[in-house]
Amino acid sequence: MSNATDRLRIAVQKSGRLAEPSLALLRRAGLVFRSSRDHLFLYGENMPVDVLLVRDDDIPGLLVEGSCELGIVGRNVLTEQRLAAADSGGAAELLSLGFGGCRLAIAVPQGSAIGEPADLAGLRIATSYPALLADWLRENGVSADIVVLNGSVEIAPRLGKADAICDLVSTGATLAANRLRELVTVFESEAVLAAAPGILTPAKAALAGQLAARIAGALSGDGVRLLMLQAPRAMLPAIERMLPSRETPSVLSLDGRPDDVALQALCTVALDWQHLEALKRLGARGLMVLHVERMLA
Ligand code: PRT
Ligand code: ZN
Repeated sequence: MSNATDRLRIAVQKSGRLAEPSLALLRRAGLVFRSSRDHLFLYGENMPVDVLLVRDDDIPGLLVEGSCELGIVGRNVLTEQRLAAADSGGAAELLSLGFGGCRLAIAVPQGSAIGEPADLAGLRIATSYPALLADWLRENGVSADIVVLNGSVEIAPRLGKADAICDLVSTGATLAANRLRELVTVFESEAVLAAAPGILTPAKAALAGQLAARIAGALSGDGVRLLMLQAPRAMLPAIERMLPSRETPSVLSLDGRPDDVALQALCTVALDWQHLEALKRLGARGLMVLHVERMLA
């Protein structure tokens, strides 16, 4: 079922770790949605963009078959399916989205003698990510047996089904609760914006490009602050040296006050009270630090 309508479709996880942050990001990109009665579909009210709510594992396939043009999915799922399909025509990663961060790691029972990856030779490793694991084993010259499990991977060693596991880890609490010790990271992941491999109509390509640019713009404001102040013109060099600026600050003249200037600077590091007090000691006044909601270069 390829998407022959004029509306762009974006696939998002229906429920789970990525569901809420994905929709929140689309809202920050300016989309307004109305939910369908079956809650499987969100109709875009202010742009010709609809959201399909699906299982995360289905997203790469929906992109490859052309049912959706964009998707938000973990890089782990996207790459696993691309490696498993063994073709280069899979969905492409457009942007890292800064949430859903985790790592695919090999872990062994706490009491095990396995101390380094080479010790895994000839052992059984349980995982739901056989293609990513096989790729890592091949690159690292380790020959081990992969046991594919679709869930509860962390209990496989206790059940005697495997000697080690290869699973997603974020805090490490699940490994600790199952008396497992992390050995090595196989793959770093986070949520990504992915695109269908096929050629889009010009209208859809323009819409996808616009949406990707808006998402990038919403993300680029994360952690960025706008500092505003006024200061004696003579103190400008000293003040500029103190700024953790991301680019050259804008300096504006003030009507009727030739000896003073207003300054605006985008800063990527936190501006704490000490920073502001030091600027004030240099003569700055009316200091303000503002959150940046979105940016368009
Ligand atoms: O129903 P559906 O198939 O859509 O959901 P799902 O159950 O397959 O996915 P979900 O919601 O669990 O995860 C979706 C995506 O979130 C994953 O594909 C990853 O990209 C990302 N993600 C980030 C994680 C984690 N962190 C994570 N910690 N996915 C799973 N986990 C699991 C991990 O497998 C382990 O069981 O959480 C447990 C470990 O967590 P810690 O904090 O104890 O280390
Ligand atoms: Zn899933």
